[in-house]
Amino acid sequence: ASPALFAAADLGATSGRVVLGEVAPERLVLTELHRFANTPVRLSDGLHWDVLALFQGVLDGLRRAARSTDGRIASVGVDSWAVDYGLLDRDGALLGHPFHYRDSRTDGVADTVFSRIDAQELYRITGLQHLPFNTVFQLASAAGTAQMDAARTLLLVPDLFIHWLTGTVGAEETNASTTALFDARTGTWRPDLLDRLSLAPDLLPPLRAPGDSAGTLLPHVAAYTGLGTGTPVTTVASHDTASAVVAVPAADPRFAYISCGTWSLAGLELNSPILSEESRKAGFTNERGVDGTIRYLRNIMGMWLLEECRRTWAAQGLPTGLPELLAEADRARPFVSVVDPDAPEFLAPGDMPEQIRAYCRRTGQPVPDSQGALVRCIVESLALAHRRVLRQAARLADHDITQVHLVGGGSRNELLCRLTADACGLPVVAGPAEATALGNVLVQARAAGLVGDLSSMRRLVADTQQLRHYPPGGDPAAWDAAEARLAPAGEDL
Ligand code: LRH
Repeated sequence: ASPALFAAADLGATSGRVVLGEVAPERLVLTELHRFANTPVRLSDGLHWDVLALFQGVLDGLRRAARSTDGRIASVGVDSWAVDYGLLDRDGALLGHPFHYRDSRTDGVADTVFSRIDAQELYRITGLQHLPFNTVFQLASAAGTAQMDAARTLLLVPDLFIHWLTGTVGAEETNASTTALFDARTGTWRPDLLDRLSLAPDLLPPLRAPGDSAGTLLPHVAAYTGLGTGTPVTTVASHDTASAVVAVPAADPRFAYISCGTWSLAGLELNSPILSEESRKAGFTNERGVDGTIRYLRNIMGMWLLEECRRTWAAQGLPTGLPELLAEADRARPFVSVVDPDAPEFLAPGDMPEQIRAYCRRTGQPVPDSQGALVRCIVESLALAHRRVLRQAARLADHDITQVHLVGGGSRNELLCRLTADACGLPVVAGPAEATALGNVLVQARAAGLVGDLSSMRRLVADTQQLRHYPPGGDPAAWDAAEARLAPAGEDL
């Protein structure tokens, strides 16, 4: 039989793509059909996503999918970054422009929220790590605005796109788990939290699980794309990290993963959440995965540091080629200066090379004096953060780690993979780079009855995708010393 064909729309913080997935027994092939930039726009009230441009990118990608398959797409799935949302008014129209999670309007808002729901209680309910941009803080920062008063429905970004594709309204549960309005234990919304913040508790639409139907394409979408009006849209694990973890090619349960893109999401897959005070203080999150699994992880600032450096260098007319920068970093002297990638000043867009130099100055370390030295500092600091987070996760969850799977775009970065293996003292399996899109396709294929449980999806990935192996090497004592140097900045870890 010919393989079944699925279209996956995957929206990332810097670009979106539509890929075609071909699935058959022992066959899983991805083809990128369309890639488009995701360029945030600053207005007087803050930093926004250009959701219409992104939606147009999805439509154009689906049009290519129709052309290249003669319209034989079995279903469509959408995933994106977490946390952010659009608000619909009572007519179903989008109110304003969705905000970017890196916008500063949430600065200080957590204190207001914690005066009504204390941080310990919020963690015991939601299991969510404290990030200043969690949906609950974004909503609280807008309390009392005309927009919040007019809002009737909150749709997370992938759910908004599904609404525009199909007209249906729902909230996919893996992404709902990143709002801090969702119960980590029961897997249900907690509208009472909105109520306690004087926000409308009925903003939250009914939940949908990965694999559920999300309707069929609206007539005008079908007409534009050339896909049939009956084309199903399937709910996938719409949080990109949840989709990426579906496609981690692990066989042994003692694995850890690092989903490495703009962020590094490093942690474990568990069967139940850890909601202890120790876990909260260590900054670990319990996000929902497919089949009721829990992603126990920490956000690490990730390749964002490097992306922002390259953006700054481009504006200054300096070289920005990634292979060249990484080659220079590889030749640069090791362990000159290390930073805590999660220092709050690195979160907002800005002059990242200067932010990193300022951090080094402030902590009495040599200031990186070339692009290569700076990239070395970033990559070593990320590897060190990977090690700290995975060791701490293993301890808090009492879970042995024998292998680290590094997936996502960062798995193409050989220096990062090698240094992560060295820092962790564990073998790293790198790839697939397109884990998120693969996870999106696999959940659609499972809904169509073509693949089985999580472990068989992972076996299919392991058997069909190209992976690279990095045994640990280097000098473990040098990493211990680097970690000790960071200890003051990482005390809360
Ligand atoms: C990665 C990601 C991550 C979230 C962040 C907002 O793309 O979804 O899991 O914490 O974006």
